[in-house]
Amino acid sequence: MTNADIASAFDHVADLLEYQGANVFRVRAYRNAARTISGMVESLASVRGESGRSLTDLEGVGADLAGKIETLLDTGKLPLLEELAREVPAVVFELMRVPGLGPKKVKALVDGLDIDSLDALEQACRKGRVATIKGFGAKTQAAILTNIAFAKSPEHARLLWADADAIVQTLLAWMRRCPQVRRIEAAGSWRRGRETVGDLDLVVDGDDAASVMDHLHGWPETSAVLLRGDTKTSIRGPRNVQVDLRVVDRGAFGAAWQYFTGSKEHNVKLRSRARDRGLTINEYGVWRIPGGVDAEPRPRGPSLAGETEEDVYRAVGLPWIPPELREGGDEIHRAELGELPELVELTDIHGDLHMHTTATDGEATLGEMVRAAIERGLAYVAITDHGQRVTMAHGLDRKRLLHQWGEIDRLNESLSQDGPPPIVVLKGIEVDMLEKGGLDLPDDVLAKADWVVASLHYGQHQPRDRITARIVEAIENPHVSVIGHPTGRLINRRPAYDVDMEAVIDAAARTGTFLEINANPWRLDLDDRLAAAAKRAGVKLVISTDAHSTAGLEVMRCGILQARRAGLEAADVANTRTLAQLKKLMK
Ligand code: DGT
Ligand code: CA
Ligand code: CA
Ligand code: ZN
Repeated sequence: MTNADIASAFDHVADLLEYQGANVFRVRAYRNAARTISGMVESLASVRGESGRSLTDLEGVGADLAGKIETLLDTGKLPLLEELAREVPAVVFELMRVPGLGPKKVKALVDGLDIDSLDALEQACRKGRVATIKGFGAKTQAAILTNIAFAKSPEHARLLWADADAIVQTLLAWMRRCPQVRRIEAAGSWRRGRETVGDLDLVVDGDDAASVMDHLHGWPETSAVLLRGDTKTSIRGPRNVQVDLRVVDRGAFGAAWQYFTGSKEHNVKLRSRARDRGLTINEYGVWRIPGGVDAEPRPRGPSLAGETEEDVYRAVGLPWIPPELREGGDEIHRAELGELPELVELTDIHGDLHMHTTATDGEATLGEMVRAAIERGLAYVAITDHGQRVTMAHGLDRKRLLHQWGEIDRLNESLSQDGPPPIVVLKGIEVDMLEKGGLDLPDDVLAKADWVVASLHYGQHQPRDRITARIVEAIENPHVSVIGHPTGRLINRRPAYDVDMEAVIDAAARTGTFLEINANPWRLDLDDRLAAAAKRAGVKLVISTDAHSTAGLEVMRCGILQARRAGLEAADVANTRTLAQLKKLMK
C-alpha cells in the first residue's frame, strides 16, 4: 500500500460517512489525515518502521487512525471501509466521480429521484427533474450534465503522474533487488511526463526472463497476473494499475526502451523516417531493409543499432530526443534541423513564488516554510497567503497582511545578520479576482508588495466573456506580477472554467505579466499546450508549487516536467533568474 492508496481509502471513508450523515468532526478527521498523507514524501511504511518514530507524530493522526494505517499496511484492507461500502448503494460511488457531486448532493439525488446509475442521472437532468429538487435549480442541473460527460471520459480513470510516480519508484526499488535484473527502466507515458498515466511499462535487460517475471509476480503489491509470455508479463498492482514488463537482451535494451517509451505517434513518425532511409526500426533494433527503400521491411542479419537510445536515433540521423517531447508533433523535424530546445531542469530553478502558511490555509508557519526552502537550496521565495475574499481559508485583510509583512521584514533582517542571507523572503499575496471584477485588496496595499499572484477561485461558472474580462482586468493591474493557475482546472475532478485563453495570453504579453505553471499534480495549470502558446506569444512563465506544507515544495519537479513538455527553456521561465534579474524582468 502506497501513501496514495491509504489517503484514498481515508477519503473514501470520509465520503461514505458524510453520505450517511455522520458527525462532521469524524468526517473531517479522515479528510485531514488523507490530506496529510498525500502531502508526504516519505512512505508511511518507513515512518512506522523507524525506531523512535510513531505514526501518531503525523499531523491529524491519533491512535485510532494510526491503528487503521497499520491495518492497511499489513492487510491492504480496511474493515470499516468494507462495512460502509456494504451499507451504501453501489451507485453512490459512481455518482461521486462526477465533479461537483459530493456525498450530500448524491444523497439528495438518490433519495429524491431514485437514481440508480449515471445514465439515470443523465436522463433525469435532460428531463429537468434534477432542477426540481430542493437546493439544485436549473444552473446546477446544467453543470451536472456537463460534468457527467467529463466523468464518463476514459481520461477519468487514469492515475495522476505523481501517484503513478510513487508506484514506479517502489516498483523499481523492488525489481532492482532481483539478481537476474541487469538494468531496469520505466518507459511509457510516465517517462514522457504526461499529466496522467494509464498503465506502467517496464523494460528489463536480463538473460533469465522467467526469474525476472517471477520476481515481479512476487511483488507484495501484485494482486493478479494478467498475462505471462516468454519474455513479457502484465500484472495488476496498487490502485488497480496495470504493469507491463518486457525482458530483452542487452543489445536490444535501448531499442526496447525507446519503443515502449512511445508515444505511439512519435514511433510511427520515426519508423516512417527509417523507411525513407531504407531502414526498419522496431523494439529489437534498427535493420537495413535488403532491396532498399521500396522493399518489404523484412529485417535480416545483425541490427545496426539497439543497445542505447542514442544509437537508435543516430542510426536514423537524429540526435537523442528528450522523452517529454516525444508526442509526435514537430520534434523529429526540429531534431533534424538541430533545433531541439534545451529544456529547463529542476536545478535551473532559483525561487518558488507561490506558497501558503498557517496565516491562512497552510499547515506550516512562515519560519518552517522558509527553513524548508533554504534546505532545498532556493535563493528566494514569495509568501503568498490568500487575500480576504477566501473566507474559507481565513484570508488576510489589510491589517493582518501588513502584520505578516512586518514579520517577513524581521525574518529577512535576522537572516542577513551574519553576512549574506541564505535566502530572501519576498512579501507577497495571492489576491482573489472578485466575482464582480476587481481584486480583494486595494491597490495601495498591493503597491507595497514585492510579488502579487492574482487568482480566480469564485464565480467559476460565469460566462466566458465575464471570466475573461476578470482575468484580463487583473493582468492590466500594474501591481499584479503573475496570474495563478490561469484556467482553474483540476485534473480528473473539474474542467477548466470557460475562458478565452488567447485573450489572456495576449494581455499578458502586452503588459509583461507572467503566467503561472502551477506545479500541484492536480492542477498543472497552465498545461503543456497553453504554456507552449504563452511562450510563442513572448510571455514568461513562472513555475510555482502553491505549497500548503513544507512537503508541498517537493512538487516543483511535476511543474518542471510540464514545462519541458511545453518545450520551455530556462530563459522562458522567470524563476530561473537570480532575484536581481527577476526584479528587472517584472513589469
Ligand atoms: P498510457 O499507458 O495510456 O498512459 O500511454 P502509453 O504511451 O504508456 O501507452 P502504452 O502503455 O499503451 O504503450 C507504451 C508505449 O509502447 C507506447 O507509448 C508506444 C509503444 N506502443 C504500444 N503499442 C504500440 C503500437 O501498436 N505501435 C507502436 N508504434 N508503438 C506502440
Ligand atoms: Ca503505459
Ligand atoms: Ca502498457
Ligand atoms: Zn495558492
